Amino acid sequence: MDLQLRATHAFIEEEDDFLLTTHVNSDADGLGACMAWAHLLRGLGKRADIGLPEPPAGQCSFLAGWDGVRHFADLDLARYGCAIVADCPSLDRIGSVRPSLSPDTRLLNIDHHRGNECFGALNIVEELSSTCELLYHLAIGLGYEIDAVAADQLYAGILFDTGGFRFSLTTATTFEVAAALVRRGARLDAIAEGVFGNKSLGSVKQRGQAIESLVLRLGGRVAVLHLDRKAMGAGEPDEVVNYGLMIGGVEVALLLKERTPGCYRISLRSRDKVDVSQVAGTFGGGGHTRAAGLELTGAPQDIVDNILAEIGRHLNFNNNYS
Ligand SMILES: [Mn+2]
Repeated sequence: MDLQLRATHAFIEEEDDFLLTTHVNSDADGLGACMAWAHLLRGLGKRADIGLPEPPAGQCSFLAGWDGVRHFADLDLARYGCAIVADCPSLDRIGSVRPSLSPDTRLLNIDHHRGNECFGALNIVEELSSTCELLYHLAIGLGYEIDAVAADQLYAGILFDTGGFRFSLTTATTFEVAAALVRRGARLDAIAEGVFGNKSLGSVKQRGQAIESLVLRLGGRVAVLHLDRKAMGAGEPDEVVNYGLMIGGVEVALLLKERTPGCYRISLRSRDKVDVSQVAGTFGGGGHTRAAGLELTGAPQDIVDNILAEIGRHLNFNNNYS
């Protein structure tokens, strides 16, 4: 793992005033990383402000330091000579923060996504479970002290991005990092409660609507879920598509989310037989082997039929050749 400790040390030493940001629809990994960075930097006597692309929505209100998390529009972005961008494979993920930054702002890009575009002056990119796991290794390498506050923040990101230590990028090292964070004071139960039990009523009801819409296609190998515009009024669904993969025999789950009348964003998730990034790619979308997305306009039934035809080709190919 190349943490570029010397370059990172120099970058941090040169600056006194840091802006920290993460992607739109901010989650506990990006936020945990920003909050832990801010806490560590303040421990070094630096100034650090967190400015999100959207107004904070309580995602990490269970973590110490949440009160200091701001919408970027409430900060004077021209003031910062440098910014740390956490958990973003490309710079467009920071939404409206991007055009508000001075073109001279030096960027430190810290991320765990394969295919990161290395848009920073300094790029710390490793495909690990989470940006928070990566930041843990970096902080240890730099000799920063991880106290109980930072341990909670980092643990929250790891727990969230691994889906509770279940997803495929969870490694033995991830467990070792989690254990080290618990030894430093991370509160297992409180953080799990905050990460998985901090949703709005609307978001939980929306899950119900998505589950109610679920139908099985292609002989039970594909689960189709649908949220119309009204249901999308509760906000961006959080991992709702995964309910499809809870059903035995389902290889691919797809969720239609209606953005504007007749315009759909589609999330795809795969167990292990179909590379959904290829399926999405056929329609101009993209993503990873097991999680991908695309956008299509039209009648929902036609959209589903077109995607099912493509998924069917992949399933049949794998049945014949594997
Ligand atoms: Mn992440």
